[in-house]
Amino acid sequence: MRIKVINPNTSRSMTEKIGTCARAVADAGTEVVAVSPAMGPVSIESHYDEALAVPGLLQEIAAGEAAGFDGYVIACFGDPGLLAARELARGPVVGIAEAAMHAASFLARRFSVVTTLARTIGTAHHLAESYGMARFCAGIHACELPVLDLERPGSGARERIVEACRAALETDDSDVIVLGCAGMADLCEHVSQVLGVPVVDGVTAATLQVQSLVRLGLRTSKRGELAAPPPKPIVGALSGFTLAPKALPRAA
Ligand code: 5HY
Repeated sequence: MRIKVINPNTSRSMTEKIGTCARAVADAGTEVVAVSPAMGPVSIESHYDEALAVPGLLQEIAAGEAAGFDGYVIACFGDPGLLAARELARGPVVGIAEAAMHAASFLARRFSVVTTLARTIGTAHHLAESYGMARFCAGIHACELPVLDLERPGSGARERIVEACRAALETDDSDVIVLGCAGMADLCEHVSQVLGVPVVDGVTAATLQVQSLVRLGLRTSKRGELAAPPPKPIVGALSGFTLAPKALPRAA
């Protein structure tokens, strides 16, 4: 099978890291292709960033459909464009926040999320609510690191994240950590070893969730809400997203 892991921000080094982590857990028979859109914000840390990341994400879904991918991961903790992506895709589309929260809920009654900037905490709470995970989510915390600092040598990111996770466990009296950024995927094992609790990374959780769904022969339902969008003219700079009947938006 072929899974497309889409980092919706345009930082290629983060995309490479995400792809390495996803490939490390996928079966030998599962091809994982990690991509970033050709357009959009270099990191996603606000509602504005998130909105501007979605067109590029949808282009990558459309290109994946044309290329016959079996399923998709949206590798950003805000799960941007998730339902729109599901309208375009035949196979399963899983966001890393939903995958990580569900995985954590199998391991304990209370998990804490540690994300990047405090301004994104509200989005994570909204997602926990919408996924039915709020009763498991004991708290959501920020390490106050910009996303791109996760890639910056000398930023002290690893230490900052470990300490934020330690504090979250104490504050929330929780038992599991969910890493709230795709860019933290490579820190999962280290944080777990230092703190002695399960630490869930959404990139690997979502990759295996998509792999399992495809293995079970399960696809996105096209019966109702997530059926292909009704074609209509889309004008101006987004005109390339006009869906001809049964067609998909042109990739970049
Ligand atoms: C992410 N932003 O996973 C989110 C993290 C966040 O560019 N990749 C990003 O703070 O929501």
